[in-house]
Order: sequence, then C-alpha cells, then structure tokens
Amino acid sequence: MIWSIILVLQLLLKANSERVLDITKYGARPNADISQALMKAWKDAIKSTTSSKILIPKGDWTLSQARMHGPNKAPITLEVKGNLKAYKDPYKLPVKSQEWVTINYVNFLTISGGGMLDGQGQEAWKLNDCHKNTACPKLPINLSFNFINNSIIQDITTKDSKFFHVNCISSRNVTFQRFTVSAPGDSPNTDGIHIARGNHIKVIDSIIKTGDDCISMGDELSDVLIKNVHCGPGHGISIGSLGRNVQEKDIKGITVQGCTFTGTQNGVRIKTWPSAPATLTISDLHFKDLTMVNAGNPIVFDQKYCPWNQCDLSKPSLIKISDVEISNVRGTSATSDVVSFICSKAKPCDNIRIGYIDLKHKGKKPPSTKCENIKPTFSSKQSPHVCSK
Ligand SMILES: *[C@@H]1O[C@H](CO)[C@@H](O)[C@H](O)[C@H]1NC(C)=O
Ligand SMILES: *[C@@H]1O[C@H](CO)[C@@H](O)[C@H](O)[C@H]1NC(C)=O
Ligand SMILES: *[C@H]1O[C@H](CO)[C@@H](O)[C@H](O)[C@H]1NC(C)=O
Repeated sequence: MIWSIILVLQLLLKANSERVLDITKYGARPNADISQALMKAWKDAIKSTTSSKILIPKGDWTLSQARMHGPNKAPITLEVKGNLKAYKDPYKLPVKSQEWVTINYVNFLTISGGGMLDGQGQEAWKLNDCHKNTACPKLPINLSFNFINNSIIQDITTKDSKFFHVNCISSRNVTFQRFTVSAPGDSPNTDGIHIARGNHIKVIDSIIKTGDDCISMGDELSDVLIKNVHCGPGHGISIGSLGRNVQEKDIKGITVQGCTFTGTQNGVRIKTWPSAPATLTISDLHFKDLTMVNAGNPIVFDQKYCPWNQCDLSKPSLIKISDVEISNVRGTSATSDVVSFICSKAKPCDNIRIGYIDLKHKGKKPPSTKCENIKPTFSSKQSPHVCSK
C-alpha cells in the first residue's frame, strides 16, 4: 500500500517536473539579437502539455522585439536572469508601432528571475513631443500583457522604456509583485503600469520611479489591489483620464493601500474630462494608509481635467464617483491644496467617507482643501479640516 502511494507520488512529481527551455540551446548568443531563439523556445513551451520554463540565463542579451502569443496548454515560466536590452533606435523595431515585448492570450504564466528589461529609451524620449503635437511619433511600450489569466510577474525590473513601461489590458487574476520600474522623472509618458479592462489585478510590494503616472487605470476594471507600492518620482496613482470615449465602462473596487508617494506630482488622483460623452460610474474605492513625502496634491478628484487647456469646460463631466473611503492619509504635501474634490455638477460625488487625515505643507500658504459638488461624511479628525469653508 505505502509503496503504491510512493509510486503514485513519484509519477505525479515526474508529470509536474518542469521542462527547462534554455534559450542558448535554441541558438541565442550574447550581443546578437535573441528574438528568434526566444520565439522558438516559446513555440515549444505553448505546445507542451506539461509545465515548461523558458530560461534566459545571466548575461547581457539584445532583444529586437518579441511577440509571444498563446494559447498554451500548460503553465509557462519565463525566467529572466539576465539583462534584456532593446535596440536604442525606436525605429529599428522589426514590426513598427508595436510593443517591445508582447505576451497575449496565455493562462498560468509566471515571469520571474531577478533580471532586467532595459528599454534603452533615452533616444526615443527626445522624439516625444505628444504634449504639443497630436501626430507625435508613436513610441513602443516596453511590456504589454493582454488577455492574460492567472499570471504572476515578479522580481523583474523594467528600466527606461521608450513609452509606457507596462500595459496590462483585458486580463484576469494577474499579480505584479516585487516589480521595479525605473526611469528618470523627466522622461515623457513613461507610465509605470497601465491597467484597463480587467479584473482581479494586484500590484504589491513594488517600486515605481518614472516620468509619468506610477500606476494608471483605465475603464472596465474591477477588483484591483495596489498595496505597499513606493511611487516617486512620477505623477502618482491615477484613475483616468476618462470620459472621451462614449463606450467606456464602469470601474469598481479599487484599493490603494499602504503606499508611499515621494516627491510625486500627485498622490491618488481621479481625472475625468468635462464636455465629454461617457457616463460610467467609478465606485467602491478605498484609499487608505497612505504616506506622502513632499508629494504634490495628495488627494485629487479632478472632474474638470483639462491639461494644457485643450478642452471645453462649458459642460460638466457625466461620470459619477461614488462609495469612496479615504482614511489614514498622512505626511507632507508640496502644494497648499492637500485635498481637492472637484466633482461634477451634473453627477455630484456621492457617499464619500473620510477618516483620519494629517497633511502638512511647508510654505507661506497654510494647507487647504477644495470641495465642489461633494458632501463627505467624516469618521475621524482631519488636519486641515476638509470641506469646511
Ligand atoms: C481568460 O479568461 C476568460 C474568462 O474566463 C476567458 O474567456 C479567456 O478565454 C481566458 N483566456 C485564456 C488565454 O485562457
Ligand atoms: C490566480 O492565479 C494564481 C497564479 O497562477 C493561481 O495560483 C490562483 O489559483 C488563481 N486564482 C484563481 C481564483 O483562479
Ligand atoms: C511599450 O508601451 C507602449 C505604450 O502602450 C506599447 O504600445 C508597447 O506595446 C509597449 N512595448 C512593450 C514592449 O510593452
């Protein structure tokens, strides 16, 4: 009896043992483009009916572009131990206007290994003039994960992407943990992680230093947990901007907890466009246990979002913000507006519950709050007093 159990266990262990697909066995050589070797390993991995691991060993590797698509039949681990470098020239991507690394339609993927994905964006950033040119060159995103389920991305650093670092669209049950994003504070549109159209997404225990939003969230999103993330430099954690596309769908269940914002332009921010057609609801939000270290605008709801005055303020936003808990937000603000609720006249903010707030501002003006079309309820003390004019 005991022997038959051991035999079964051994068979199970064997069935579960991962096949290792080392890219050097597929022809990858240092200082040459490894994309073909990686694609060959990927093809074997998705065909495999047992778990497989694609190994990118320690060392410096050049990757022109990788577009890895499923479906896969068994779990895949992509273990990146080395440094993967993009070409410096953004126009050298074999398939233009595509991401550097794209992974689509996979289930049970783990990316790990402690390695680095280096987008080498310094040259591309010089070409970015999107703030004044609507026909600006489209620069490649660093990593794009779309239609991914049950996946984990951990212990990886992405550095100097040419544009958004990570896009995670239409995915379910994806966790980013111990994930590092690193780009200079003045690099344009280098959002850390952009998440949209998904559910059950987590970003935990991570460090995001970038030139744009630390984490930005788009529409049709639910059940997102952002916990113990250190942001800065960058523009903070944002929901939006939203409103310009009439088809945008609701956002529900976003928790930002235990995060630190150091020298960011904003803390947590919701941005919706005025005079815009979308009518979605943004609800069930929890912003708690947040630390601001000289962060500008620690809490902002901006329903008159209008950067560079490129929009029409005559009509209010039609997006509703409701059921929000804000509690235990403390630290120092770089701006005198420490809390700013500019809610829509057409859809006032509803059921906003505010707990402990202690935000200080060093400067001539004392810390203040702005409140339009909102009547919060309070459950603790706030310094400064919120909405008490
Ligand atoms: C991911 O989950 C969704 C919803 O269950 C499903 O429709 C989709 O096919 C899944 N994708 C993959 C790649 O397994
Ligand atoms: C979510 O994904 C993780 C990682 O693959 C997996 O272990 C877990 O079972 C998944 N959760 C659900 C609810 O499917
Ligand atoms: C880098 O970000 C851009 C912006 O979304 C994206 O289009 C591109 O696919 C990304 N590249 C990678 C490699 O993810």
